[in-house]
Amino acid sequence: RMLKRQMQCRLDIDWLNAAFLSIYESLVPLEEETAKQKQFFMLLEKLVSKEWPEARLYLYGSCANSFGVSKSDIDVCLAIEDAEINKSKVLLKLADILQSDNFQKVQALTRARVPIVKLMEPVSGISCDICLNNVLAVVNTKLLRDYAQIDVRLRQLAFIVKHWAKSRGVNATYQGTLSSYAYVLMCIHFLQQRRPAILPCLQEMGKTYSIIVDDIQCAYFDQVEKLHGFGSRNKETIAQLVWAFFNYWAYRHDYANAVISVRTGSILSKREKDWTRRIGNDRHLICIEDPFEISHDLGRVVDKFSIKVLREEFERAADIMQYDPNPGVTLFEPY
Ligand code: 3AT
Ligand code: MG
Repeated sequence: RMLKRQMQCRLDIDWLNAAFLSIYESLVPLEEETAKQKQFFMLLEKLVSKEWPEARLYLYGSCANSFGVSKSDIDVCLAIEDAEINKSKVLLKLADILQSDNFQKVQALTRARVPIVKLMEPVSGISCDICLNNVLAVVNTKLLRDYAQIDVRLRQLAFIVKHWAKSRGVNATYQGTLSSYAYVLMCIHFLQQRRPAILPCLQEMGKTYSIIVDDIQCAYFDQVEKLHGFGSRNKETIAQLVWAFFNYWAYRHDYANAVISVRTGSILSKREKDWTRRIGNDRHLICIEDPFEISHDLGRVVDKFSIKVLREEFERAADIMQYDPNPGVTLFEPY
């Protein structure tokens, strides 16, 4: 009880909250930057429509889901409906077109798990990845953006968590740690679980948006302007939420049995998902269900070494939030 009171004291201190808010503000991209991205995107649209008049271009990922910090790369999806297309051929053709339009560092990575064309815009220095027909990513981008509009604390928490993850080197799926997308889902789930809840579960509400993509039905309540003030009965500040988030992942999450699920707004069991055994490279050491591709565990990239790294980082962060005199600095110290 003593400890709890101590903590309450610490977290009531306005300066800590102010420190986190100012970190958040410093990460939000300037309007100028967003405008440049738009311009760049429109230029791409023009080039693409010359070659493929039927195709559509979408922004997805952090430049469109409202969880993009300043100077992020931009993710673009080229959608071509023709079922007959040869993906590699299209990407090579696209790379050709971009190259002759003076984009720099154009590369077609046709053998990657998600094949893409990479490029850089020489004036602004914006880097961009273009993938083909990854429409599910466009739809999950919309879901994240819709959640972000309900309560500003989601965007604040996710910016702090992403910034922490990048500073501490635990935001790289190729190294067995988690993607930005996974961290944002962890934040949404966490805010759904607060009491009173700060976020609702949009997929459990009356569906106002529905689309079938790759045989998966994606449906949820998307009239989020009607949900303004949803979380206002909960008065927790961003400092309290950052503390509780890391505390949850350090000391409370049941790594052996639990699956976090934004889709249901609850915790599921590994047993009911049949995620109890290692199959191929999927180990399920930390389980985060994708909201639409529900057989996908976003934690599947985590291996027996990187789970240790991750959990130690969660513990470090939780301890800093509890005891460090200046968490706004120490939390983000480079590893
Ligand atoms: P950064 O700011 O670039 O770190 P981001 O939101 O752009 O964050 P990623 O670059 O990790 O995130 O991924 C780009 C988008 O691709 C985000 C999400 O819409 C989609 N995505 C990423 N990983 C997965 C996945 N495993 N399953 C489904 N969609 C994914
Ligand atoms: Mg990205």
